[in-house]
Amino acid sequence: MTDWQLTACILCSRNCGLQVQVADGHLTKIRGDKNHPVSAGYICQKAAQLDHYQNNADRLTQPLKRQEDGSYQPIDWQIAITEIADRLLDLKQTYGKECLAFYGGGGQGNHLGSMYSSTFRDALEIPYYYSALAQEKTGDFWVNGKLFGRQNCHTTEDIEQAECVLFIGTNPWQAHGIRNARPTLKQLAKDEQRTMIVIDPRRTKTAELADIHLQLRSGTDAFLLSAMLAILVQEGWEDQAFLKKHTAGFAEVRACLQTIPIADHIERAGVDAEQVHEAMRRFATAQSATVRVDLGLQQSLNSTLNSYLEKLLFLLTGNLGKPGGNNFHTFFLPWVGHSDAQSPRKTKATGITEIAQLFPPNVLPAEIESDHPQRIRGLIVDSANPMVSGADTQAYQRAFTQLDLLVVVDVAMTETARYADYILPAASQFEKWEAAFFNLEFPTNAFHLRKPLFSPLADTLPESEIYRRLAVAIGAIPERYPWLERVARWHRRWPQLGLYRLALVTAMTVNPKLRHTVAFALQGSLGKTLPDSSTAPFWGVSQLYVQQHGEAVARTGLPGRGGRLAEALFQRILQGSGTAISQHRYEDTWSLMGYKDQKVRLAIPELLEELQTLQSHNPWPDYPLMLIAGERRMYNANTIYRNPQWRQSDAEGVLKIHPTDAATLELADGDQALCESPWGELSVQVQLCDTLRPGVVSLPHGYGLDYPNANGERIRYGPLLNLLTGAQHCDRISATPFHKNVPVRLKPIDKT
Ligand SMILES: Nc1nc2c(c(=O)[nH]1)N[C@H]1C(S)=C(S)[C@@H](COP(=O)(O)OP(=O)(O)OC[C@H]3O[C@@H](n4cnc5c(=O)[nH]c(N)nc54)[C@H](O)[C@@H]3O)O[C@H]1N2
Ligand SMILES: Nc1nc2c(c(=O)[nH]1)N[C@H]1C(S)=C(S)[C@@H](COP(=O)(O)OP(=O)(O)OC[C@H]3O[C@@H](n4cnc5c(=O)[nH]c(N)nc54)[C@H](O)[C@@H]3O)O[C@H]1N2
Ligand code: SF4
Ligand SMILES: [Mo]
Repeated sequence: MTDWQLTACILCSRNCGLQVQVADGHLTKIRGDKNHPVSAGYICQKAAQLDHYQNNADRLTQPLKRQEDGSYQPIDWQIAITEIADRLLDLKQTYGKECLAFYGGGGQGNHLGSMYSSTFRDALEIPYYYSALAQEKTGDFWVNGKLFGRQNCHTTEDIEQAECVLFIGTNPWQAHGIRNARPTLKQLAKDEQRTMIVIDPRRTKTAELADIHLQLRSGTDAFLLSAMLAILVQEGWEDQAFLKKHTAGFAEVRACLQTIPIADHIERAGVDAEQVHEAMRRFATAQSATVRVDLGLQQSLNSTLNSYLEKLLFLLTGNLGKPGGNNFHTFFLPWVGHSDAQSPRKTKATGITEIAQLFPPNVLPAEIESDHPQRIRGLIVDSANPMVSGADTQAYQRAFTQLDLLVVVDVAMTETARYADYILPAASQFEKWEAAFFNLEFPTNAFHLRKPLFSPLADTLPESEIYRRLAVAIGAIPERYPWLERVARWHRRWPQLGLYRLALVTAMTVNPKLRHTVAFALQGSLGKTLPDSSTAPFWGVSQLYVQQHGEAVARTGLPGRGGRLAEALFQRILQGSGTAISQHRYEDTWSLMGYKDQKVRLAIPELLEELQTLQSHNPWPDYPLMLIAGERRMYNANTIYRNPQWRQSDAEGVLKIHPTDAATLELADGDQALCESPWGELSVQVQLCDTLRPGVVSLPHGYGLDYPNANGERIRYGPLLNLLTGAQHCDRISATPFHKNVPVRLKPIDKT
């Protein structure tokens, strides 16, 4: 009989706990893990296909080096590492560190390696860190910085307990993003005491379950949300007591909101005024209310302003820091940073300021193609496929051929890897110890360190080892840490003495450089005493987490205090199942805020100003339709599954269009059409769909990958939709793309 083993799904930020059976290198049975502290047995239809990730024709098995003729030849690991290190050092010496950039470092489920890649990045002083997060969430982070004092003061939604839930630009039925989405949504819909409101130009399954669906015109969220806020102050529905106790700046916000022409804004959004009023009334008068947003708000026109308005909704109604509201959560490992407003870094060519220590993929091609003397010349891409997922594929194609050095670390031969000088094959997420750092729960936060299910495939290595070797090769760390290693062995025998902690602190005092490479020091010393050395940094992470949130950790039932409590936490994590790491109280939310006086700064002058000059003119009158470039559907999962056979429907990745628009264009179900935007064109198959608002069309995210067919020829499956998106069609503050509102026109392709 085969045993069930524990792991987690790696396809979205929920990382549902799984029980799996394996045989002959395959995942043969997959089910939800009922004992997982967060997902409690829940999974969606995508998880069942995980063997397509583990086993597919594109899996990389050995390091590859690009030859002069463009082909790839295998190269020995150590030679590859030495050559890459030499070329990186050479670029740094010739052009300065500014010519180096790093992209990715962790996808939906593989963040353990980022502890090592980020340490390597710091050791080499790579200043630019580009991330997919900066094509969705940095506007949100920027607003958090202003409102709460730090860009990583991130809120979560207490959906299960909220009396009223407002979903804006998100479809959790398909995309998840909230705990156990489908049962949670059904329960919310069923309960007559509770209200569910959805703002989305499509009647999604989530919207169908809602009490109120505001099916707004694409890209008009700023009009609708500001009208809602203006109604709120007009009716006096704000929570005066909360505003007085916890905020500053309400007078300025109110003054601005009083100037909003409510009727005009509602008309521009194209929704029913009474419904808007009713939605606002229900939200404002509920005992508790929470707002959940995602890409429909963050990747649409006025993105950063939208993030501000959405937060004002829960702030003005007093729904921060209480059951059923929005609450700050802790990060086990703080992967969202804060960029100090005094000295933030800027990109050279486009002058974009970092947010949360991240740079946006929308500007990367321009930074490479620029003639600035310190243009980007050397790039490492890890766990990302920007050639498919970045805005403006053509720009990426052009730019990546102009790099002096491109290194790609991935498990698969991707569209991006095909531009690389060196391709370094990583062991898959089921072949190494792994973890996701999407620990965004409140009040109980959880973490799941996963054990490997298989041995690493062929000549692949985990990222922890790839970056260790690179760090040794650039001379940043020693091959071994003999002294610390010895103390680590004593520590294993007598953990209660705290010797290792003392030794590490002493070592860092004697050699301050060690602070910057401490992940490698832990790996090379304490790691030697553990089942797998890559997990050693979690010892340090546990120490820091306990230092900051000791009481909350102790409430999970772990013994001891200080170093011993941290030790107990670390030991519990090492067991390899999902586990609670902290149990907070709602009032803790205030101590998690950045401003020391714990008062929210409600007024953000530059956004209030933007609000007063809002315009809805379309600069592209020749492109009358608005394309949602990147809908989450049943069968897309970013670019993680490469084999198109995983899809049990929608193999084409159809363009959905409302029947009235289709009739005008003389398009019928199944017809091919040319979809043109100001930036590119794409041939698509259309499908009539009356759940869209007329004027809006929709294509799925994550299609357009090349995969070999039965004859070994590479075929592109489905629309490569970033051929249609433009790098500059993005937010002025965060440069997050307006993927949800891409102007397009459609032409039938002659069937003859
Ligand atoms: N099935 C599946 N699930 C996924 C993923 C996947 O690839 N496939 N990817 C994961 C990732 S990385 C992410 S970030 C999340 C994203 O999760 P979501 O953001 O929830 O998913 P989307 O479908 O991209 O967009 C959400 C909704 O925004 C709506 N929308 C479009 N334009 C507008 C607009 O102008 N205003 C408003 N208010 N709404 C608009 C769309 O109709 C859509 O229903 O999903 C995650 N989950
Ligand atoms: N037009 C449009 N574009 C979009 C979006 C949209 O809605 N519309 N959505 C955007 C969003 S929200 C996101 S998050 C991005 C996602 O796009 P990307 O940031 O490119 O991430 P993924 O598609 O998840 O690609 C993950 C990569 O990691 C590799 N990988 C998997 N496991 C491992 C591992 O263990 N180690 C290593 N080294 N690699 C591994 C996979 O093979 C794959 O190549 O796309 C963005 N692009
Ligand atoms: S795709 Fe997301 S919601 Fe579905 S099983 Fe995987 S982690 Fe859970
Ligand atoms: Mo995402």
